Amino acid sequence: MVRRAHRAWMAACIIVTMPLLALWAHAAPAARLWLEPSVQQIGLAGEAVVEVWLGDVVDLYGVEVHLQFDPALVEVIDEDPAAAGVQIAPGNILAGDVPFLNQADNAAGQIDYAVMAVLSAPFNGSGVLATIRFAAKAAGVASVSFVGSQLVDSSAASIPHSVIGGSVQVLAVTATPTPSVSPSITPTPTATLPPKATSTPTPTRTPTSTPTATRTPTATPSRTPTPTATGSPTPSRTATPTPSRTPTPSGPCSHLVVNGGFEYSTGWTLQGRAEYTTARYHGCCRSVRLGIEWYEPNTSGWDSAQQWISLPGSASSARLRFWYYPVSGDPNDSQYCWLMDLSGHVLAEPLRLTWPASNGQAWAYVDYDLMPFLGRGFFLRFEVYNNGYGGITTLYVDDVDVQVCP
Ligand SMILES: [Ca+2]
Ligand SMILES: [Ca+2]
Repeated sequence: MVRRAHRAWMAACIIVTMPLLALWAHAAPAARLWLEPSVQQIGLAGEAVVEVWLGDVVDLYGVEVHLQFDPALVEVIDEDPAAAGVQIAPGNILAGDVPFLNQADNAAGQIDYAVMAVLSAPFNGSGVLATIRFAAKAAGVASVSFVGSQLVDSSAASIPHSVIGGSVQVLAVTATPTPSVSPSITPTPTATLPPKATSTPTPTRTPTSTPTATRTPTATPSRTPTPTATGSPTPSRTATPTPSRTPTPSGPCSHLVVNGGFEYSTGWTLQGRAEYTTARYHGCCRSVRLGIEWYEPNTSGWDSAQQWISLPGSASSARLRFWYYPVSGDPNDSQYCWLMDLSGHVLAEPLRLTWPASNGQAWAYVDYDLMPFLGRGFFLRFEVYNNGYGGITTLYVDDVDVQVCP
């Protein structure tokens, strides 16, 4: 009852203030409203966590947002079963107050959320306004967009702000992010090393068009403890930035990697000893580490981080960019970045380090052209192989970006 009265009172407040807000002149739009992550992938049994972020706000007294999503593909999970209807979870902005508007309509695909600083002090800075959990319903790309937003300061002036929505892609797989489809990641994590794709139980899913210059996984010569530089072509690796082509002719570019900065624990499938770490990073404050730390035992094994990327059919530019920090005491261990199809075939090798670059111990940059892969999907996979003797090998990766410009 108290809550209902509180809501009614707040609703009255907003009805009174809203018409006034439209009259206020605008200052420079520094504040930002966006979704984090902007893009993510889940399976049919999966769940997507989307945070509604507010950045660089000053003297925030009240905020109201309205979001739309595709109700055929995803639905909002109720975070407050005790309350009527479906609610999303409040964040840390104006956390001392109960939102006076918090409802999700899973039939209409709408989310309405608003909170005002009645008990809280006005908010300054950046933080999470609310968190939405979506459950998958059907495969497809569900855009999640802002259809209205209002920020108000303590003098009831409207705060100008930029707005960026996002999307949740539901893949037609039952596992959560995209992992179990790849036969290459099924084998046992123990010492003996089966060739990559041989242990696949269902070899059915052959890729649509056989790509050029593939290295079949059965070859994987560098897996054996023999010296590395076997006759693999190391295709068009452009380790140096190619600043020539700055596109963005029409519309904004999109960024397809989920959690490319490794600041969250979403997006990537980590295997072996791979883990998010604060030990090193290129962009604050975490990276992903593949391989062995100096205090860990020197045992053989692969460690990898991968996620599925689907490129659109046309683009003016498509680039893979990332930073890596290699450490190695053994020319016979290996560090890679691969593009791989569903059956574990390597489509391209944007990074393959050889001695002594494999022990560079400094952040290095890769800028790689993805235009040959338009219209198809692939696993973007970083991998380290340790042979279990000699020196140990590690690779840190950070700030991974796949930028596609229309
Ligand atoms: Ca980072
Ligand atoms: Ca070794």
